[in-house]
Amino acid sequence: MLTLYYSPGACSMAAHIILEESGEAYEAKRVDFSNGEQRTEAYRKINPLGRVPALALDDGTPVAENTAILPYLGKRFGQWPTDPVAEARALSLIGFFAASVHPAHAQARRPERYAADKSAFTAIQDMGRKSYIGYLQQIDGMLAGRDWFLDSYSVLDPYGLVFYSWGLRFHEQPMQDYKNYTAFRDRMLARPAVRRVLDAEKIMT
Ligand SMILES: N[C@@H](CCC(=O)N[C@@H](CS)C(=O)NCC(=O)O)C(=O)O
Repeated sequence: MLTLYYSPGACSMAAHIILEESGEAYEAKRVDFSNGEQRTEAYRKINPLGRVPALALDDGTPVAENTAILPYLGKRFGQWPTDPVAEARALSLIGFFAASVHPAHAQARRPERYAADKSAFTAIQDMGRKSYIGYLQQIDGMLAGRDWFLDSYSVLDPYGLVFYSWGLRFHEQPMQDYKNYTAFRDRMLARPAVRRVLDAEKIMT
């Protein structure tokens, strides 16, 4: 059985939705950020970087990073393209989400990761927020005229939903003005498993 290590509302929500939708039995273990559990020795044995998500495979082997976890789950549950060109597009999008969109959010929310000098924090946060808003606009454009990030529903979609929720919750963005992205959010909310995970994690989108 697979075990997901997650924190409510974090980027681990993508894998949580995929697992919930799969119909397969899985365990979701909450990592309590409020007491720094992610930095404990015990958790670092699962993910030395002290981050969620981490996925323990059937034999207990831990895997970290969305860029590995999401394709693995997608292949296991038929939510990953088999055509090489479509797969290249999927990898390109996962790379964009993980290496550009997510770090822009982290710059805005966690400037201490990027500079020891506190006087630099405001500049880092401003740039992170500006970049994040630019990426939201870019994502809105990507979704024009399409239901999902790829040609059919895939693991990219729950990942994309995470960044919508962060725009709303952390970046004070009028997300309803991102018309394509909001229509996508509505399609996601129509999926019962998505609702169940949002309720379980107590996240508003
Ligand atoms: N590159 C990693 C980033 C993971 C990450 O930064 N996770 C955040 C939550 S969204 C986390 O665990 N933060 C805890 C901390 O920074 O202490 C991935 O995509 O899996």
